Amino acid sequence: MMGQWDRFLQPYKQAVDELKIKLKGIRTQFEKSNTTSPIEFVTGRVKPLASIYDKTLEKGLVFEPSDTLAHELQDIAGVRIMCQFVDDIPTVIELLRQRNDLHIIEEKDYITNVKKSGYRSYHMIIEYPVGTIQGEKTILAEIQIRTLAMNFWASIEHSLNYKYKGVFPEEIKNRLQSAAEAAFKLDEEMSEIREEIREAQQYFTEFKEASKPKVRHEHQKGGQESI
Ligand code: 0O2
Ligand code: 0O2
Repeated sequence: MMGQWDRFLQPYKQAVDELKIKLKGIRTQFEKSNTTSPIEFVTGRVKPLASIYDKTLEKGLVFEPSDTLAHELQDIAGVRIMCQFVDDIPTVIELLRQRNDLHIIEEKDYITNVKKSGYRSYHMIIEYPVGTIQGEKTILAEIQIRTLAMNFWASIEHSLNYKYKGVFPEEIKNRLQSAAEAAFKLDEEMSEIREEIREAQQYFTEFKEASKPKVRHEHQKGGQESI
């Protein structure tokens, strides 16, 4: 039984690993071209079995590896892209729309349409082909795109949710909602001074680059290495 789950989840694990590498690659390309990256960092996970189990209870599904489950739970494979600024998000969305190694089937904009909890993020459900020894298998995956401030809020709300098992006391609920607004206010403030921040970060990167010791490739006969 365990083996069945392992087999079922393997392509999802493969997909998460591949997507993380590809998305981190975007960041590296921006860095190499000395342009600030719209992607700050990327994380990913395969939904733990316990969470899959909870979701099947919630949705009234049978808890067993099946095509139905693969179809109904669209976030078994999940990657999360964190951005410094709110307006990096449309840039990342565009980069993803242009790719032909994944196929976007749904987009949910919880930034414009804030959830009742106060949650903000941009979600995409994608079809992603994974090469397996039995041939190509297309799986569904969820990509969440959010700012650092949205991520901060979501991670804290998530732990509180766990503590209160989803039933928040009214006061906590209200405080979380206003904290979400405060986080968004911070995002807006940062956007306004974005150019200033960008220039400083650019200057900082160039400074770091310039102060790196130069590596000499010429062979230096007998002499001392000079830097
Ligand atoms: P680096 O060198 O820090 O970029 P893996 O263990 O390889 O399967 P991964 O990616 O290491 O998975 O772990 P995970 O949990 O998916 O992602 C965590 C990554 O996010 C780590 O980077 C953290 O350093 C990075 N991270 C978390 N918070 C922040 C943050 O606030 N700012 C930045 N810039 N990065 C953050 P890596 O990938 O281990 O390598
Ligand atoms: P995990 O792995 O714990 O993050 P549903 O399937 O009904 O829950 P839907 O519409 O299919 O909802 O999915 P939705 O709401 O687009 O996205 C679900 C995921 O978004 C959640 O995954 C969270 O990661 C995140 N999310 C959505 N709303 C909130 C919120 O109010 N607070 C926080 N912290 N995160 C939220 P799961 O399923 O919770 O799994």
